[in-house]
Amino acid sequence: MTDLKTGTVLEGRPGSGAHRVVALCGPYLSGKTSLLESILYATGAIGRRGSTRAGTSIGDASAEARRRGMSTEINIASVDYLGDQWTFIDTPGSIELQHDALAALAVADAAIVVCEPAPERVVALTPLLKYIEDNSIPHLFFVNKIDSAEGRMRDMLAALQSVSTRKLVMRQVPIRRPTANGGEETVGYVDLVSERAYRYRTSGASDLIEMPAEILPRESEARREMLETLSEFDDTLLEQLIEDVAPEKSLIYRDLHHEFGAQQIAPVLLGAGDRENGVRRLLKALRHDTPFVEETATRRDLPASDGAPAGSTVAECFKVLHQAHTGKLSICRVWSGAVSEGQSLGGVRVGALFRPFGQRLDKVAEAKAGEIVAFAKMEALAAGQAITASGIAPVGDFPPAEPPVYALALTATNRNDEVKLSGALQKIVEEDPSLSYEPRAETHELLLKGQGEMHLKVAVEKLAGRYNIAVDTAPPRVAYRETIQAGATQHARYKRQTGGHGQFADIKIEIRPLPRGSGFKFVDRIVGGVVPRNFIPAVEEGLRDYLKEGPLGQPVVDVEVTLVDGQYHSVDSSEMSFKMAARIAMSEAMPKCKPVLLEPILKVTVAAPSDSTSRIQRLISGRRGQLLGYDARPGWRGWDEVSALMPEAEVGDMIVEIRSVTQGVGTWRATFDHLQELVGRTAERIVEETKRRAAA
Ligand SMILES: Nc1nc2c(ncn2[C@@H]2O[C@H](COP(=O)(O)OP(=O)(O)O)[C@@H](O)[C@H]2O)c(=O)[nH]1
Ligand SMILES: [Mg+2]
Repeated sequence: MTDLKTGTVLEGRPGSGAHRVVALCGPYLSGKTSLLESILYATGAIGRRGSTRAGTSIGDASAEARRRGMSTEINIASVDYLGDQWTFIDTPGSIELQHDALAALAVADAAIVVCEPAPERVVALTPLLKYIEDNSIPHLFFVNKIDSAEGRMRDMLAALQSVSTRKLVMRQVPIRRPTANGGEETVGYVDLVSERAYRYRTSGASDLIEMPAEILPRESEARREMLETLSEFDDTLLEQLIEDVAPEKSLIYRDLHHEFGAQQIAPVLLGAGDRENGVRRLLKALRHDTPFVEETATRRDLPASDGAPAGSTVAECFKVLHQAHTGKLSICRVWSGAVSEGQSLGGVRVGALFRPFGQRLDKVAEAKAGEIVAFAKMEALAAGQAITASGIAPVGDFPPAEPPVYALALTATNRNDEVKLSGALQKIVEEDPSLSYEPRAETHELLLKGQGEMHLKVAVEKLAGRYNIAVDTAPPRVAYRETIQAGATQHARYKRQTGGHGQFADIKIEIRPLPRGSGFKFVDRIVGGVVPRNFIPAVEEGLRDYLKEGPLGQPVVDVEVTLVDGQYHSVDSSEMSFKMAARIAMSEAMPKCKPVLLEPILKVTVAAPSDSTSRIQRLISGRRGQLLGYDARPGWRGWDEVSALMPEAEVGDMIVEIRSVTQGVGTWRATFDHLQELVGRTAERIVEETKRRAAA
């Protein structure tokens, strides 16, 4: 916008060329990627509108996304709209890929929460809304697929309000018409501020029509509700309503703008993203109400304001990509100043810069405040870090990686790929910090951990597709232990005569069980030097060696062994022979000590919407769980936490069932609690499996 008095262009005003960022988020299949496509088309950024169904959209062009017909990563595209620059970040809707969505939200000036007109499904929005509301991110709801809406908008609004702490403001009412088959369809809308009616077209901008008479009662009621909500935060408007004065449109627009930016309200708009219905209305609302980059930087208290000179460069990386032809890309938002190729930032030289547009990367020489830009080959810069003149530092409020809820054991199908595998995993984890991998010494496995079955499958597909590494996957093994239920006394002698020196050691030990959690205890009760001092550590070593794998094939715990007597030979005895004697004694005695399997029991907390609490409880009981109780989940309206003790063996794939009874949003976490004796058929099966594996 130009200042009328001075003729100068004001930054941070619609039409000033400023660069704003909007994240598209919401549940899987709500139509975000289709909406992005329509936005690109409506603003002239693309010449024809592709579709996600046909695999021709700008978004979802990666192999993994095309295969599933769903977004598996963010899609970024920038457009020019009425003199401003906009970058839209389309995010995956699946809860398993939510980290990408939160990272995009973190750097956005505003968010469009896309949802379907289905009141029973709004609960799927809660994890996302929790992040948006906790971080005061200005957001509006876009009730999509209005073409297929069946129920009343009023019920949808009530459902949305039940999961939102912000006051919702309907900006439009649908115009509906009976259909031939006795139903109803939405054919247009009335804008509640301008009080103009529009008829949707299958493509392109809607037509302005005369207000249908039959909609007037509904329209005036909805408008009154909108004004009443706005007046809760504006006394001027409140007075006008009380005195029955019709408020100026400019006042309504001002209130909408302020209350949106201040996160007092969340507007609700309607449309059908895959046919451009309501898309221009949405763009206009964004144009007027989306905060500018400085306002967002202030809201987030970013380092720009941290004593650095005004206008100096601050860019925050929110996503890393590794691409075959460009190498590492650190995708950043520039919060202040500008970055240009060749510039030195904190001692690091800025290399090539790219502006992403779907899969395409457009090389740019410079990026200004507000823009999204990818830095090429900036090895040190990871998601959640800001780069400034003084170097690279973490950004405090960047969303942390979610703890894993599902794991798989990986092995390279071709053994020669093992080194390549860990290199590729490192890159994949850098792209998505909600994935992790670790070697697990106890079971000799390489574990890949993440947010669910699909999340890990996508990672495995990336290994194959992008890094050419085939892997086999299996459920991780449970780290069982064993102990004994009875004691024994054992004598053992190790004697060999081979050529020159012989081997001789003789010991007597007493074995007894210890309480859970005691571990292994060695007691030395040798008197009179019947076993010389210097050989006693060798006896202990032999015992410990044996305990790595007891009679049931598992590491032995909670056992005390006392060395009570022994004999030695002045020439033939050695550390080696005492170690051997200890092993022999244990091998003889332990099977007689009533060995028993121990299984790890976890303290598990399942978090889920309250209406699924009883199903969660049944699920836990059905998996040998012992319910401890339930409570409201702190900070989550309408959610409960159920706590229980559960065997580790039962929780491996529990997330799949939790998700299926909670519309995909439930989650769990656990900590090790104790080891518990396991007997009967299950125990026998485990012992057999262990033996079979050892023999293989
Ligand atoms: N009827 C109808 N279908 C839509 C609309 N928008 C998207 N879809 C369909 O919904 C499905 C999911 O769309 P997509 O954009 O991939 O959803 P996303 O998972 O939120 O990105 C696709 O089959 C779309 O064609 C809409 O406004 N109306
Ligand atoms: Mg999508």
